[in-house]
Amino acid sequence: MSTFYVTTPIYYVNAEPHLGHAYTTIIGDALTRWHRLLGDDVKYLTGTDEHGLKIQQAADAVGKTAQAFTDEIAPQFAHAWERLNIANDDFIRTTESRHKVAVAELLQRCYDAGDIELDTYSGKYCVGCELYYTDDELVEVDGVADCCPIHKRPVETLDEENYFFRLSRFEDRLLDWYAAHPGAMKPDNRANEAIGLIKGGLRDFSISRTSLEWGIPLPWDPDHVTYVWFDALTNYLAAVGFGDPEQDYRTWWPVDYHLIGKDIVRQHCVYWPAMLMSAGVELPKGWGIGGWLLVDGEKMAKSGGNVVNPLDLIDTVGVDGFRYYVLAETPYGSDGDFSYEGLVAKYNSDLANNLGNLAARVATVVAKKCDGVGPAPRADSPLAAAAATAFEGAARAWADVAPSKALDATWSLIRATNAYLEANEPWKHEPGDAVNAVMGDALEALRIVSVLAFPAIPDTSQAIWERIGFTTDISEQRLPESAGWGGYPGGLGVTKGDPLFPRLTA
Ligand code: ME8
Repeated sequence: MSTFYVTTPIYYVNAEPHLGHAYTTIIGDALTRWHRLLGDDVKYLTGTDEHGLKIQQAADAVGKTAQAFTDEIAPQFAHAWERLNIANDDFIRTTESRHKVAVAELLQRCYDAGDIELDTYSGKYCVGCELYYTDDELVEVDGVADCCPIHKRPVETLDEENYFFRLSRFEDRLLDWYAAHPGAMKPDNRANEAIGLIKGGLRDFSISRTSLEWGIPLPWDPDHVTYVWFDALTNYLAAVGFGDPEQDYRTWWPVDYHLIGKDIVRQHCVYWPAMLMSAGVELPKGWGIGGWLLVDGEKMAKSGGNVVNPLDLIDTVGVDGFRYYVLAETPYGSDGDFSYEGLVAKYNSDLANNLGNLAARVATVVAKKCDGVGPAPRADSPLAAAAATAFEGAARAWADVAPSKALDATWSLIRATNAYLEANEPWKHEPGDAVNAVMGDALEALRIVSVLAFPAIPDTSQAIWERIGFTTDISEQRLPESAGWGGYPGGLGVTKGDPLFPRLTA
């Protein structure tokens, strides 16, 4: 059995979970559910990023200690992921001791390698990004100079004696590594941006602060606490036991995919691999770089006042309706524009009309013309080729971290089956072999659809599975076998049930 280890960013706990966080987390969930169907031994990790100035300030603002504040917000993320049916195997908090152990180990290795050195630094710092910016990266906002290009707020000037990670030494090594591993970063256009950052020249970055207490101390100089990104990135190793003499992190490492948004490419695709090279740890096998979900053309952010809470949306479209929209609407890597009207339109067309109608129609005709008992499919069904194409397309797309393509391939089988029913009109014919043959084919197609759609809409897939007569847990199906034509045995009781996706008006 091969292992498949996937991570999301660990989210800052200065705000509650929003649609943007849900976006990346749902993509990881669907991807890992697909790999569980393939029979892989999966570890899906998410968690929370709890140290640093930004969190300290958020705690101060509500009169709480940083620890008490993070203890309150972190469970809100865990709760949101439960509501959205996220099957993460682990949830890491950077305030846990397993994490602190791993950070100390990684820091010490980089220090021993001579890549961390003491220096003095004066620079313009954005607390929102926890990053220093150069003058030419700063922008003017409403006549105010020197603002962060992402948060659109003035940066602060900081003067500090810091330890520096000598990133500048890694330029050629990183370029060589990426040249030797084409396709490691997906999709290609985002990969090119990352390579551009390296080719643009790498500056050493500060990895410690003396002005801050809310963080992990450097093992060799405890007056300094670790810079939040050095701390945060290490979570991916901490969760698989790095630094713990009782565990071998290489059971899971190197990670298969770090899923991230395009806002944190520099840290994940430049800083992180350099840190790992310095520490003598293997580099990740892959990165999936998503675009932003925009609301009114702006990235969703607490400071932007345009935050959409995913839990409000599931009251209307259901958990699976929401998951489907997030996965299917926007090609991975591109920016998407969230709108409530868009959510409802996608729900009505793909879920209520295509999938919901197919399931209802099949059950209705089987009830009326087949005494409610599903007939077996024909070996030479005209739908068999459509099913094979759907599976191959979905498999290719999931392997490419392209959920919208995978679902489009899956939905091609739904469309083909609806067209097949319309061409044959079994509802107009007398019961008998001809009707049985068409309905057996349609049930088989629906069985395969429910397996292929499972990563995106797990509860709905299970419901269809049961309605066509299975009593097992659909998550136990294995690919590619379960996508092979002919798995529907016939002779099972088919039930209609309530509409899976009642039509909505916007
Ligand atoms: O950056 N559209 O945490 P964060 C799509 N703690 N995705 C979005 C989004 C949007 N509008 N807004 C956020 C941090 N995201 C660090 C990460 S990892 C070692 C440390 C998603 O809470 C996207 O995946 O700001 C983005 O990269 C991540 O949330 C940033 O979350």
